[in-house]
Order: sequence, then structure tokens, then C-alpha cells
Amino acid sequence: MKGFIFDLDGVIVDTAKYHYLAWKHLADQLGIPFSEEDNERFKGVSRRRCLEILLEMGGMEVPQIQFDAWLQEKNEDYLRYISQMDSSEILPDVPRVLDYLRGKDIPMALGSASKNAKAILEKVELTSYFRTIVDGTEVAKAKPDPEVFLIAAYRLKIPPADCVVLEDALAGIEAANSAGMYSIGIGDPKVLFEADRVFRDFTQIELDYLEELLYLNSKPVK
Ligand code: B16
Ligand code: MG
Repeated sequence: MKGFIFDLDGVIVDTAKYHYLAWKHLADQLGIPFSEEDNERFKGVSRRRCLEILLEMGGMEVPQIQFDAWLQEKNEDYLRYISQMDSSEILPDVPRVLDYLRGKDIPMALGSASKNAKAILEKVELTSYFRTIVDGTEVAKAKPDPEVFLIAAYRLKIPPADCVVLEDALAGIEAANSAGMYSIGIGDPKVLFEADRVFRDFTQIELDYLEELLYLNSKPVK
């Protein structure tokens, strides 16, 4: 029996654009130049770490109370975008893959760094697909640490070597690999070169390939 663990942002929905707008808004206020390219570094990275990176970019050091206020401000801004989301924002062919796996009774989990993961899944009406949701509120060590995926595997009751992870961030692929899981990158193969397999997006994932994965031997321990 295999288990599938999905990242959220960049795999199921494209919330990176909303994170970008919210970070950009804060960066503008602080006078720190911030481009979409800079935002790439924030993918899969915790909110707190993102703000640390932004302040490093601006050469700023601030008291904890100010740091926490900006974190909250960014999140409130981000939540305003999230509140407008609906199922039209699910990335192409994601439901096709989820429906196929659900049809085979394959246990699925969500493993995301986002503290807003549950709210986003509700907005796009995908909550019911997942037996368990492990999000940024439950994890102490951020990706590339494997904690988020190991908790997900434990809750699915599937050994890590029989879990398949779908991830768009290199840190997430590294996390899956160090958990001993089969890693599928969603995005640019040059960025996600450490993955066992990479697809540009879900439209490239054929059902025959998914079927093969279901019968794959457990991933050997390195
Ligand atoms: P939040 P993922 C990650 O989600 C995002 O990729 C990353 O850009 C974001 O900073 C992080 O969640 C925290 O999000 O501010 O909502 O707690 O890709 O792990 O699903
Ligand atoms: Mg992601």
C-alpha cells in the first residue's frame, strides 16, 4: 500500500502570487526592493524565515515586537487575498489526479509549511480528499527537515519508504528525500533536479505513471 503526500502552495493552488503581493506591500513600506525573483526564495519557507530574509535583504535589524507586528500585518494582507479564493484556483488537472487516487482508495495527506493550509483547502473545497493535514502550526522544524512528511506518513499509517511526495520547492524535495520517500517535483527540472521525477505541472502526469507508482517497490534506504 502506498501513501501520497501533497504540498499545498505551488502544487495544489498557486498562492505564491498572493504571498508575493503581500510581501511586496510590506517591502515597499520598508523601502526594500523586492521582485518576483526574490519571491522564489520564499517558496516552501516559513513565514517567520521569509521576514528574516526580507530584513536581511534590507540590511535591517528590528526589535522582536516590531518583527511580530510586521509578520501579522503581512499575514492579514495575505488573508484578504485568500478570502477571495474559490475552486477555480485549483491548478490544472489536480482534481484528475486526486480523483484517480481516491478511486483506488489510496490514503492521501497534505504536508505544508503554511499556517493557513486548512483555510485554503476549505476555500477551494478539497479538504475531504485528505485523511490528514499537517501544516505550519504543527511542525517545529521547517523543510528541508523531513518532519512535516514524517508526521504525515505516521498519521497515514504508511511507512515512509512507501510514501510519494509531490512538491514544488527544492527544500521540500530535500525533505522528502531525507524522509526516505519517493519525491516528485512539480515545476522546473533545473530547480528540482534532486527529485526522483519532475513534471512541469499535473497535466503532464499520466494515469499509467500513477498506476506504476502504486506497484513500485519500497524506496531502498540509502
Ligand atoms: P503562511 P507550502 C509555504 O507553503 C509557501 O510555499 C511559502 O511561500 C510560505 O511562506 C509558507 O507556506 C508559510 O505560509 O504564511 O501561510 O504560514 O508550499 O509548504 O504549502
Ligand atoms: Mg510549495
